[in-house]
Amino acid sequence: MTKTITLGQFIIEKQSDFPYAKGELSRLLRDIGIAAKIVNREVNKAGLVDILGDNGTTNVQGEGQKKLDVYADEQFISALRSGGECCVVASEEHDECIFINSRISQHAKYIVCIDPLDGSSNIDVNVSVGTIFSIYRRIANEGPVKPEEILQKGIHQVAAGYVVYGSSTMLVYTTGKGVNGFTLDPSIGEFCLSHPNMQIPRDGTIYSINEGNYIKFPQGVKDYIKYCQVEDSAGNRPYTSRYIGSMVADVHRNLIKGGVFLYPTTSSHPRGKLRLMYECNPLAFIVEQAGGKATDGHRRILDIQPEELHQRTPVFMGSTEMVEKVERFVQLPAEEAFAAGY
Ligand code: P6P
Repeated sequence: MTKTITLGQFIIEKQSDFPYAKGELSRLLRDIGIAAKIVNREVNKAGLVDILGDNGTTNVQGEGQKKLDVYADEQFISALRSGGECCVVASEEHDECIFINSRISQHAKYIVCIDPLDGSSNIDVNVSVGTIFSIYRRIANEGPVKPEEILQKGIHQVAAGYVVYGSSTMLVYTTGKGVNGFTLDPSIGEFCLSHPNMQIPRDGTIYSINEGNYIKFPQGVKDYIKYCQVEDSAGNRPYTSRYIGSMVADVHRNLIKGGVFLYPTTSSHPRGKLRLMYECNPLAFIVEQAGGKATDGHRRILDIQPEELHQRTPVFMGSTEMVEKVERFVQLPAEEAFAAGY
């Protein structure tokens, strides 16, 4: 019988793993875990209460907000506000950053970027959704938080994680010392360590992309999709196509089974659709910490210098071998890529 290790116990045990180990980051991760349990409760019964459907408002992206989007946003912001460790929250659901100026947060050192409920278009049809969070430490030690403290490159994240509300609810996070997954045990209301030291397979046979956008993709991406569909048993092709339409669920599957997730530029999204600060950076940190790779086709996601809070980026992330193949198709003309046997 293996010993049950809860998220709280694990965070404390690993506290000495990262600098500033005065418990601040531990408390911040605890606060996020508590909010995740509250959101999970509502996600799991969404069909039974008046929390499905549209909220009748739109977010900064111009996307219709679901009632559960707004609920999740409120829960995470409330937990971060009352926890006292967070000084700024940047949420997908808000045009501007939320500065927390309460007495208990006056010495707070952490900035949290969050997508409170990613994949929300799937909520009403009972498909997995997720929460994605990214944590930075302030650059200055005191005084008002400056924009450059918020728009930090992904390489400066001190922690990142996601919650996937699926057949089970899991919280997966990293502080830069590997990736660990915790499954919520409803019988005790605790996230328990279930996937220690997660490592993504170096190669795989799953590609994850919305092929409905095929006609809008750059030629290199179209060529990679065709490459995936070629009959080549030695190369384990044709690959399997899997696309849930919820980034957390697609990336989580690939983290466990191997695979590559692609959201390229399209003619309707010339800078890509997915957001850098609270979707791509945190998931890229996790994928890299698990031994995978995450790029925009030319640059490492974590090296991109953010210019604005809600900026978008094309993203290819997952098993290193697969991501590197995508890069070659995206960077090389098709004939060279095919000729090179990629
Ligand atoms: P599309 C959900 O809205 C999301 O932000 C990601 O979770 C998901 O991967 C993507 O957008 C789906 O976008 O254009 O394929 O519906």
